[in-house]
Amino acid sequence: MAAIAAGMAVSSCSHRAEVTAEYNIVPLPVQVTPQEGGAFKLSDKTVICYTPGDTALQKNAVLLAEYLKTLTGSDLKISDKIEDNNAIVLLSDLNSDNPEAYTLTVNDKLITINGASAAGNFYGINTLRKSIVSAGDHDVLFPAVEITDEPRFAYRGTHFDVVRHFFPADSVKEYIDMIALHNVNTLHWHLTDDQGWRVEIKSRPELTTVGSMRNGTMVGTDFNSSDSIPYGGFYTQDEIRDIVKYAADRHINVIPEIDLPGHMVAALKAYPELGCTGGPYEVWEKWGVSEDLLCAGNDSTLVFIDDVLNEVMDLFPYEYVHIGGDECPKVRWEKCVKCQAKIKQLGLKKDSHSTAEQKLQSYVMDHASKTIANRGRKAIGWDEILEGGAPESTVVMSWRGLDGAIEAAETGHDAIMTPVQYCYFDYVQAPDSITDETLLPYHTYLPIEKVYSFEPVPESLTPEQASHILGAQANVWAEYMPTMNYVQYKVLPRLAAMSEVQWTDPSKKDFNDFKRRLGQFKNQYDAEGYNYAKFVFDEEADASPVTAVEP
Ligand code: TNX
Repeated sequence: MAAIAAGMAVSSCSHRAEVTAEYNIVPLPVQVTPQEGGAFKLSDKTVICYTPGDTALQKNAVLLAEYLKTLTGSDLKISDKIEDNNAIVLLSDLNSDNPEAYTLTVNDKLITINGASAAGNFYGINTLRKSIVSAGDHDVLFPAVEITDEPRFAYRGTHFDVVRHFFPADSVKEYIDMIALHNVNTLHWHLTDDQGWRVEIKSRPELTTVGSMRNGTMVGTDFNSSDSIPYGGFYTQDEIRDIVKYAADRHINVIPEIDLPGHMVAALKAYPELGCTGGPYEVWEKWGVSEDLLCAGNDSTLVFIDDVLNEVMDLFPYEYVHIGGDECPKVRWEKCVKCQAKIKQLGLKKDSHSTAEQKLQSYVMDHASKTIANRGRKAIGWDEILEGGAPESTVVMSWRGLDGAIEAAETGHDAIMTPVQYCYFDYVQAPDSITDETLLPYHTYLPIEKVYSFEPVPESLTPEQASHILGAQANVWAEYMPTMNYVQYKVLPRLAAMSEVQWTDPSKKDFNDFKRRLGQFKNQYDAEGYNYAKFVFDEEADASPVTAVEP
């Protein structure tokens, strides 16, 4: 009996259900060429191996094992001995000009993923996992194939506002995993704003002890209301370092944003002497744009900026630091004695391009950019930084349309495309009747079709100017996203469309084909337990207007 029972166990094990992989993935690879010969069978005996001594590939191997465990139920062994049978081999010695390129080769004995770097290798891993059509306890047959792939843009961003609503460290990691699935390589982390200061700065402790909490939050769309429930949170420096490392392991660089000189009311609550009126200030309970900014005529403001940016640069090793620059009404500066004295002292004069106060903003942004450049880093600013003349070598993030990026590229600045009409995932994605998404006065309809249609390189640019467009980014402003579940709903599957904008050559883009592949991709969302906009996959929703309402 015992022998029969054991035999049955073996035979049921060897007859584990089987699914066949399909290389129908998002974002669409450069080339997928089916090969002659048998398929590779991934079972629980398959080994993941990597180049001995390569710690970056070892980390990739650990991630691949996690992904495959989720999708197949198998716990694969990881080895630094390169096998020649029943193995997934991870290498990073592909010869390519594009450091994120990879090849994925499948034959009946091996799956080989060769990256031009560990990052390239990771995108090959993503392709492998996305080709598994469903999650379950099963073996997977991978048809023989040769995939050659590389991204179109070097900058593939997703932004996250953790101020209007706060998301603890574990949720940020979850967010990082979600964007990593979409081959995103940059997290733009919006850490400070009027409604809270979210990063611990040891030299200015009150930024978080005082500035991280607000006394309440406006209710719905009523700007005069407050729920009077204290709300806040911040990341300790240890948490920040841990998140930066977590992102790096997934080949994601983190760009912190310290929004200057506006969107600073939380900092002014902590240090009112840095404002033009001296306060008192309260951390904002509503959304929108405050007239209170840092006082540009006060030299201690520049010391404050330097102290904060230097600590931030200690925490975030990536080349870029975002210094904001958006939405700075100049009413306080126009009336402030110190700001006006500074304008006089600097000899700033209104001309056809800018007001004296806009030039004063350039003076502050220029100072911040130099602090960053002094440490060999580069500053990024929202497109308003062009108004008073953008500091040299500053990257422009174009959000109020395409014009900021065009002007930037024409004047020799690098630019990142994130225009509201294609890239704002706080905007409504569902036709009105389907969900209860909050429609704010500034929100418009941004369906997935419109995201997909985005072309980040404007036709008017010369090839030289076009080379200044580093890439594109989706922005996730969290005024109306109180929970991670809702964040996922707003981001998915629009980020899949954005990932194809960021990765795939425009000549290969086709919305209907994307939609077909998205049907397979959503199984990854299901496997991870993500909440996503399911109406996108519903026949009726398919008939929704494809032409978006223009803002
Ligand atoms: C504009 S985009 C803002 C944010 C808001 C967002 C809402 C930008 C540079 N500023 O402060 O959250 O609109 O869509």
